[in-house]
Amino acid sequence: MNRYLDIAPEVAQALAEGRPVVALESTIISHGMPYPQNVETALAVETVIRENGAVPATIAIIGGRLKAGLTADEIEYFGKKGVEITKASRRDLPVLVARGEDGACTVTTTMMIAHMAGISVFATGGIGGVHRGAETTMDISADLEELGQTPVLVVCAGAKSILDLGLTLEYLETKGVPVIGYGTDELPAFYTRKSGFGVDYRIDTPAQLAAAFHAQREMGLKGGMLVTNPIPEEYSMDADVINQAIDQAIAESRAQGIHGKATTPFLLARVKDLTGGDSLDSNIQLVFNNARVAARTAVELAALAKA
Ligand code: PSU
Ligand code: MN
Repeated sequence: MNRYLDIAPEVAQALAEGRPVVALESTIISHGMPYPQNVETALAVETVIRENGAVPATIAIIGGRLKAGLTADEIEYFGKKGVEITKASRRDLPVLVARGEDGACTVTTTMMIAHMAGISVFATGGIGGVHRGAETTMDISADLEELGQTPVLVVCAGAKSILDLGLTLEYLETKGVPVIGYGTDELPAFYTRKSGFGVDYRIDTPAQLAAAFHAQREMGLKGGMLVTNPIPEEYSMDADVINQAIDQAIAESRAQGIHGKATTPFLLARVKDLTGGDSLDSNIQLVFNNARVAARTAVELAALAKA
């Protein structure tokens, strides 16, 4: 067992008994939503996971310890401290751990710590990807590299068009990551159900998702699987409204010279401000929707692993 890792007792017991567990990230708590909605959402997502038959494991770095499974108090702490907590991607882990600091886990570090703990399903909102203009900035999220090398099934709502969705799909293809549409042939664009880009495969049930991921692991293929689950129709946003906000946010980030790890949080915060509370409500609902699919898939996967 990794001596830097703490697995919460309930999570450890579930894993030991082969019961389904779903990982959740903490960057969405400290950097993705305002307090107190971030804490309310994080706790409610855990409830959704439980209602669908799995044990939740929110993942974070606290005092230099890699944590798989947080208490309600720890979630409150992450939500309250917000952006003061370092956004931790792969390259941040060594120094944060050595110094005994806190870190909010992105998709990358959540996949890494989930895998260390033995958790194979992870639900989130949106993933990082290839940024628009990456042909000159080279801004490509470490999330795509992690999907290429760590065997975790990630359920998300697609990617926001703050990214270049076409290039993001090309990159995932190069890395050998299957991009699945859950009940759709089209890549969802987070706030909207459609993007104009096709996915690799459409899969309609959690059992079939589990079967594909199980086969991938049994063949010993490295890397993850990306399940893109469209936001429920009733919460989806008007494409023109959202795309206008995104275009303005990108123009502002360029004018202000925003770069590096600040880019994604800057764009997400500006889009949220420009669209008012609407985008926050949509964001919360799509996370619940992803948690349902992830938990049901984890249930099916646990059954396959036992068979
Ligand atoms: N995209 C979203 N919401 C998010 C993120 C991305 O729509 O919360 C967060 C996730 O934690 C993701 C990270 O892993 O931002 C990617 O950051 P970067 O682009 O700097 O790799
Ligand atoms: Mn980046």
